[in-house]
Amino acid sequence: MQKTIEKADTTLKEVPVEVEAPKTHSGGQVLLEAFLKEGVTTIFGYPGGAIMPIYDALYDYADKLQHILVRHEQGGIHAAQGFARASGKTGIVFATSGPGATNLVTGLADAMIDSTPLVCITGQVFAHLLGTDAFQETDVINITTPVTKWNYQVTDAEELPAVIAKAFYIAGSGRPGPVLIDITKNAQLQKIAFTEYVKCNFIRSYRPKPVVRPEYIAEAAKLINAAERPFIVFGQGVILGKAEEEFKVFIEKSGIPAAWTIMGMSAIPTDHPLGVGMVGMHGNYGPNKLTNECDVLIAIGMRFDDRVTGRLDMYAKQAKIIHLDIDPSEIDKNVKADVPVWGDCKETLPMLTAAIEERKHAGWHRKFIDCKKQEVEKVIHDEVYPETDTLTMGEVIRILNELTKGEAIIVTDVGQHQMVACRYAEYNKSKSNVTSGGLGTMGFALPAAIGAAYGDPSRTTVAVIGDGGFQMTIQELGTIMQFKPNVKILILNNCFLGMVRQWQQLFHEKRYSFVDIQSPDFVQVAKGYGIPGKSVSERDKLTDALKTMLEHDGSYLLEVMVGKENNVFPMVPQGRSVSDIVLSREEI
Ligand SMILES: Cc1ncc(C[n+]2csc(CCOP(=O)(O)OP(=O)(O)O)c2C)c(N)n1
Repeated sequence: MQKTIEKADTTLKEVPVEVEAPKTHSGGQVLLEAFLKEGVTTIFGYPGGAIMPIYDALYDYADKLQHILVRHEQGGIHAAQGFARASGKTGIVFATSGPGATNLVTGLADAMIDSTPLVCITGQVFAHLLGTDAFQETDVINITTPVTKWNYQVTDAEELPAVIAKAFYIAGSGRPGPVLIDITKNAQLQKIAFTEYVKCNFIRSYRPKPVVRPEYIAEAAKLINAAERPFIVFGQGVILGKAEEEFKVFIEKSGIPAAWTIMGMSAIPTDHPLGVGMVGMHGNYGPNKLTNECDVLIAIGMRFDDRVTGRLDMYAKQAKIIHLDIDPSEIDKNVKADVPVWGDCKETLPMLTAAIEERKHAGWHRKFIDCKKQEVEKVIHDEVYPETDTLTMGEVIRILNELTKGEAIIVTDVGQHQMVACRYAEYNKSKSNVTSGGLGTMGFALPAAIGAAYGDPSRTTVAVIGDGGFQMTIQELGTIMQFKPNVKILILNNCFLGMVRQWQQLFHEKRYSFVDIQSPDFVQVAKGYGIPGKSVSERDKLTDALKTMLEHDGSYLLEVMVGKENNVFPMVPQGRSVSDIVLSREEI
């Protein structure tokens, strides 16, 4: 029998074969690709062993990502804060493990309390070394947990794209804040298949923007419409919510006098007719005093800091309180709200504006004008037009206002000069006042001003700093020397740790305990860094000196010698009520 030969099946069959996607990117590269997708342009940082793979990747991104080598990680994070505050974007900082990471802690605490959006990247030792007390290992996650909005350690690069996307979303949404991502060295080196980066806009169990409840808006409007002496205190929430215009429309329709906290400053122009000044320990007389006379207090994007409230049990007790805030944990935290309006003020303010009647409150306004008159007579006039032999901080700020016409970004350090600058600086643009509000971090201003100059290069940045605070981060002059951001440094030198000295004088029988601080020749120091400068102590040279500083093409340091024992008034003495605010030493 003839055998039938079966024809061979020559058709190709699809056999499923697992083909591994090519591992194209290291963890470090993934991070930088993610940055580009998030619109990052500028990174402040300082390298070291545990972050070297990221820095190695950065070498190839030099044309797309600008890295500013600071002189200390604290400077790096304050610069990122200044960048964020002046630009409204998220600030970025890199640090290595161990001492690099711990040097970020002050800035994290500062950014946390002032709601500044940051993404901080720290290098970490190899994953297999975690917990072995390896060289430069610190438990950065535990150290930074209370001072970050979110932190996370990445030990496997596969996690990186999703984690970085989450980091940007959390840092910038809702109430912004600092996020820290700690990346082990193996994860930075590890190659993964990476094709696309997907931005994050949802996280289960995280609700950055609540759904606004109209019944609370209606209740708030009812109280406002019935009020005879309503008063607004607004904070940085207006700026962070990008709700400056909505806020302006609201106050203009309601006709309610509005005072700012130190962080809310510049959300409306300082000369707005409804703006009645700053609240707080060294704020203006009227808004502090009249807090205890209003019948409805509308708090907008502010958190009732103790510097604002003074003695809580005596704060606005007579008033109904309406509190608008995006963060539910702020409502009822310090001051119980009669009407809580949980929401983004960009949404809640227009709703409230629609529901209120147009009013003027002329009689009530007159009370603020009367208080202002008293403050001008007893404090402001002598502070800004002094007849003393020595210069005052107030007159320096007055002349600065005349020359900058409210257009500059003013970054302040902490102390008397900060309070004076915030009391007298005039602004006509939002995001003009960069200061360390909640933490009061000396050493903030010089690096934050560097960051602000990158955050908004179209404007002049002036750093107003005390002789004490300047010496805390003086090394950042090196950053200015190398990268040449345009920062005008204005040192108000009273040869003292002035604010502490003021308290020792007023409350410790003038026992000046270690507040007499010596300084180097600041002009010579700046010169050593290639930054020109000048020192003035005579009134007739002050305007020209300020002009020279402002007109100089590039950074410049101007030291102004001011009265050694000048004090900042008004003042709500600690432990007292806001209505106990005093205009002079004799009244304490
Ligand atoms: C890091 C830090 N340490 C200490 C303080 C406490 N403190 C607050 S104001 C101040 C004095 C500031 O002196 P200076 O920088 O010369 O500014 P001035 O008050 O004289 O304007 C001190 C020591 C602080 N706020 N921050």
